[in-house]
Amino acid sequence: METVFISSGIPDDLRERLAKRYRVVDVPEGTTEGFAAYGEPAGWFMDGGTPVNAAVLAQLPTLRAVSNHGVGYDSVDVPAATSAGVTVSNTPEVLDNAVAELTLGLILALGRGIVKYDRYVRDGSWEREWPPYTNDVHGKTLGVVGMGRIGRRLAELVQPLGIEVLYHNRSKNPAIDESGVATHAEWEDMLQRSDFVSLHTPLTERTRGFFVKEDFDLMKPTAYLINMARGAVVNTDDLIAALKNGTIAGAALDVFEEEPLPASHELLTLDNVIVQPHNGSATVETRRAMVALGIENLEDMLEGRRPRTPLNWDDIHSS
Ligand code: 8YV
Repeated sequence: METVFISSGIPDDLRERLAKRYRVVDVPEGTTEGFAAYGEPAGWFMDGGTPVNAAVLAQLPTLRAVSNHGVGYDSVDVPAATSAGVTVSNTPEVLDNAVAELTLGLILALGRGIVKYDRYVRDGSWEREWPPYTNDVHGKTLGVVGMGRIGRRLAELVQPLGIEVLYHNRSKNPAIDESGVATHAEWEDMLQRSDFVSLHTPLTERTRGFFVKEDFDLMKPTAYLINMARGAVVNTDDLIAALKNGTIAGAALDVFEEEPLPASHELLTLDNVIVQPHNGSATVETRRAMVALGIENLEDMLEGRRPRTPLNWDDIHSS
């Protein structure tokens, strides 16, 4: 019976299904050496906490398939996997609604001060004076950076609010333009016009640290940044400076360069920041759907079938 490593949470029923065909071995998240203690794997179900890079792949000559739990697969060196003949998959689509709806919630929370004025009541401020008005969210402009499936779902969700959606990708997305849910804009134009800028890009060498002071400087002082992508796509020092000096009005962050975010982090001293613990897809229903897709992908790849959501299957099987 071949061995499969598991380094991401998996419900018992899906574990039992896998165990009918494979020797299922739990390998601690983040393991990068000492694999012999766990066996010689044919497959691996993992997530963002576990690096699958060239050095790790070199230790696992029997590995044939890696299934990444999550749409973001920045911990997997896919080119190195391809070179090693290891097929890789991820879990897009099933989480689009969950991530988009949390993003919408954060937009509303920022725009209407929901978190801020919850504190206002709880700390007794309301007993002293009524709060200042907030602003309408309907009729405002949303800029989506990295218009993919999640960005499109967000654009669809905000349509009823009469929010104009602009997007910027390296290349226009004809499907988006034809759908009418968003309009492609040049980078500077989008940042200057948007009341909310929402980040949905993958973390790559090109996007790492790409959102910097100069970008914050282009935004309205009344605008908000939402980061649902990866903490590392934003220069955190520049973000903190922009929040402190009023370059932007506030931010909502679901992801951070360091996770879990330490309670002592400077971001948590700012009252114009809303934080979430990387909760975008973290619902019971969506996480189950992600794991089910991940395990289905793994079984398909191990049994020689193209997975539903491949990353390099065709690169390996067309050569
Ligand atoms: C999860 C995510 O946190 O899908 C992603 O890229 O960041 C989230 O859905 C991740 O999958 C952790 O396993």
